[in-house]
Amino acid sequence: MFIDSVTLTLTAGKGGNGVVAWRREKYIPKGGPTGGNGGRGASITLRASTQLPSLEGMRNKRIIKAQNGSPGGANLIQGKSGQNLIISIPCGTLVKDSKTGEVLFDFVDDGQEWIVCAGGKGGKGNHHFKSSTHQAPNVFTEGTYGEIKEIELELKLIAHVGLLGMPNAGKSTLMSKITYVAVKVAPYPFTTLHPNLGFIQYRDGTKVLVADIPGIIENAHENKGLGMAFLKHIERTSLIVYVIDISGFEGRDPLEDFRILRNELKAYKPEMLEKPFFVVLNKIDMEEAQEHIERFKNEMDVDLCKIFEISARERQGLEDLIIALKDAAPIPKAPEPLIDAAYFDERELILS
Ligand SMILES: Nc1nc2c(ncn2[C@@H]2O[C@H](COP(=O)(O)OP(=O)(O)OP(=O)(O)O)[C@@H](O)[C@H]2O)c(=O)[nH]1
Ligand SMILES: [Mg+2]
Repeated sequence: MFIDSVTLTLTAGKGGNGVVAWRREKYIPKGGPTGGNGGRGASITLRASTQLPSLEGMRNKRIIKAQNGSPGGANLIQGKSGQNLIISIPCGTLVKDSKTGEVLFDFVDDGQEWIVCAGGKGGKGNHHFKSSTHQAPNVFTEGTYGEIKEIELELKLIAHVGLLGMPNAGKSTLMSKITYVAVKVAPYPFTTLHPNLGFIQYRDGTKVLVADIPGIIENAHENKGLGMAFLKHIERTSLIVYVIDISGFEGRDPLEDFRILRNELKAYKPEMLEKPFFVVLNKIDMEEAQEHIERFKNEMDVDLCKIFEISARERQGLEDLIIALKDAAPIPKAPEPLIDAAYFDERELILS
């Protein structure tokens, strides 16, 4: 699970003022009140979508304002209401009051909506105040202000696919060739110290979230290397992809690497072994790879598990893997495009 968060200041639109106006017609010396009411201020609604992988698109939208209502007009003209703003956020986003930390809303399902800031009410024009005893009211009311909230959006992302491998097996290289970055993390030059999350974007709109975690070594469950804490990030994935360096670099035995990874997973949580998995034999561009591939396949029950031979660095064999990942991690298809404020230009967002 990955936590991603942004803080936003949201301001709903102010209602338009009512106006004072009088009927002016030839031969009607004392016209009655015709001042119309102001329009409603626009509200701001949050809507959950499974198609947004992260809060990345929100990062530059710290302040979001919705449109104000227009004032009323003479001849009973009602002011125009502001256009309500809908902001799409990923499913799994928790909305908190950024000052108190109080949880305001928890978005779980696709399409779920919540009006986070209600727009102001329109004011009344003088026509509204006309009565039998008060024929010529010279009064109006102002529109009320829209709600203002400072909220924190916190997303707990659950990847569909987790990459598991020894240090240097090429997990991060594979990630970089097949995914877009979903959560930015500081780049570390030698080894992955933090989990990375990316998504594979398919032409039909499907996105598959992939987690790359730091390398696991033998006895990681006894806190060797970086330990096993990172395994919690792939605990809820629907598929585990073992990335094995098949070049036998530095005298390593790829089969042994695979067994170690399985053992470490078992030591962490035995039920993790029950999860569906793929085996990716990486670095087939290396000369030594061929004999190891033969051996690996002979020893493994190839019918029982899917084995892919790739070179992440040289982009070989990636297509089959990408296609298989989509089938193994089924995700709902993309809904109709949303009115997606989060992806509008900043200037368009400040509509008042
Ligand atoms: N020859 C060859 N080298 C590769 C291939 N893929 C990755 N490498 C190299 O292997 C080294 C390790 O790659 P990384 O992607 O950082 O490996 P990692 O599994 O993320 O490593 P950790 O983050 O330390 O666990 C780098 O020098 C890569 O250039 C490949 O397909 N062929
Ligand atoms: Mg890495």
